[in-house]
Amino acid sequence: MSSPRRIGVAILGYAFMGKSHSHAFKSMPHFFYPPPAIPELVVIYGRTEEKVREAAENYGFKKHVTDWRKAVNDPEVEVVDNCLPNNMHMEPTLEAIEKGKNVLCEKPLARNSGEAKILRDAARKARVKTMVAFNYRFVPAVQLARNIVQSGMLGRIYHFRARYLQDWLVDPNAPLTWRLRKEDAGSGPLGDLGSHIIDLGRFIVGEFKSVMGVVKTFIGERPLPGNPAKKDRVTVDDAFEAVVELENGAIGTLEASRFATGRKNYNNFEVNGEKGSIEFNLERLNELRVYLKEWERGSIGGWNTVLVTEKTHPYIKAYWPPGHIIGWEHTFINEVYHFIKAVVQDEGIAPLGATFEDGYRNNVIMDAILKSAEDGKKVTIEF
Ligand code: SOE
Repeated sequence: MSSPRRIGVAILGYAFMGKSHSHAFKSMPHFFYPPPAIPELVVIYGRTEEKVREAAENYGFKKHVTDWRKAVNDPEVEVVDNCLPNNMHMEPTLEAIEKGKNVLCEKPLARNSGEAKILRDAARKARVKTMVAFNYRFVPAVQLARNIVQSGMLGRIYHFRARYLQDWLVDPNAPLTWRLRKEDAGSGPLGDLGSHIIDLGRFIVGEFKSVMGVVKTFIGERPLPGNPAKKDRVTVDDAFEAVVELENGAIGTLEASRFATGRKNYNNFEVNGEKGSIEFNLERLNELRVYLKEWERGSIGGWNTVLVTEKTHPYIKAYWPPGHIIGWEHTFINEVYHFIKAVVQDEGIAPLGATFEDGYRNNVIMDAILKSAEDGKKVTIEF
C-alpha cells in the first residue's frame, strides 16, 4: 500500500484560534480515516519568540518563526492557515495566494468590504483553494438545519432570527485590546460575532437584500492593556441590532453583543416557515429543535428535540456510535477535513465551505449595517 499523502501546514497565530486549528489538523486523520492527506504541522508564526516557541512545543510544530513571511514562504508549506487578528488578514493572505499556497483564513475575511474585495479578487484569479473559517457551518446540527430548509420541508420561509451573545466587556475596566480598536478589528461584535450569524443566515436561508441597523458603544474609554492607569477610546461597536430582508422574501433580526450579562457564547438561531420551524443553540450543539405543523394532526404536536448523532447525520460517521455527543472542537476538525479534501482532491469549497466570495459578501452586509446605523436609513445590499 502506498503511504498516504502528507501536506505541510503553516499556522499564523498561536492564540485561541491557533490552538483550535492546530488541534483540528492533528486530529483530522484520527477520525476521517482514510484521510485525504495527513497534515504536517510544519511551522507556526507569532510575534513573541518565547510564546511562539512554547506554542510550537505544545501543539507539535516542527518550527516556529517570528516573521510571518518565513512561514508563508517555507517550501514545505502547502497550506497557510491565517489565525491572526483582522488587520493581519490582508497582507499574509495575499502573499500566500501569490506564492501558490492554499489559504484558510479566519473570519471575518477582512476589516471592511474594500479589503475583502481585494482578497476575493486575488482568490478568483488564483489556482489555489481559499476558504474563510466560518466553523459553525460545520456543526452537524447546522448542516441538518440547512438540509431541512433547502429540502422544502418547512415550505416558504418567513423568518430568520439570530443572536450571538457574550458578556466579556460588562466590566468597564476590561482592557482595550485589539478587538476594541477599529484600525485593528474593523468593527466590534458586528464583525466578530455578527459575521457568524450573517454567514449562517446566508448558508441556511439565502442571500440578503437589505438591512437596517443600530450600533451602540456603551463604554467609550477603557484602560490600556499593561498600563491600566491610562485610558484610550473604544472605536468599535459594543453591540448591534439589525432588521434584515432576504432575497427569498423572508425577513429577520440579527443581534450581537459583548454586554449580554451571563451569556458566554450564546449563538442561537430560529427559522420559521409555513410548514414548521427549527431552532439551534450552540450551547446544546448536538441538538436541533424541530417543529412541524403536520405533527399537530397526529398525537405528537409541539417542538421536538432531535439528537443529531445518528450515522445519517452530517460528519457523525467519523466520530462515535449514535448517542455519543461531540463538542465545539469538532466543528474545526470537520472544517479542516473539508478544506484539506478540497485541496487534495481538487473539489469545490462551496457550497459547504465559505469561499472568499462568501467572505466578501459577509463584509459588504456588515458595512451596510454600519452605514444604515450611521444614516438612520435602510440600506439595499449591492455586491
Ligand atoms: C470571540 O470571543 C470569539 O472567540 C469569536 O472570535 C469566535 O469566532 C467565536 O466562535 C467565539 O467567540
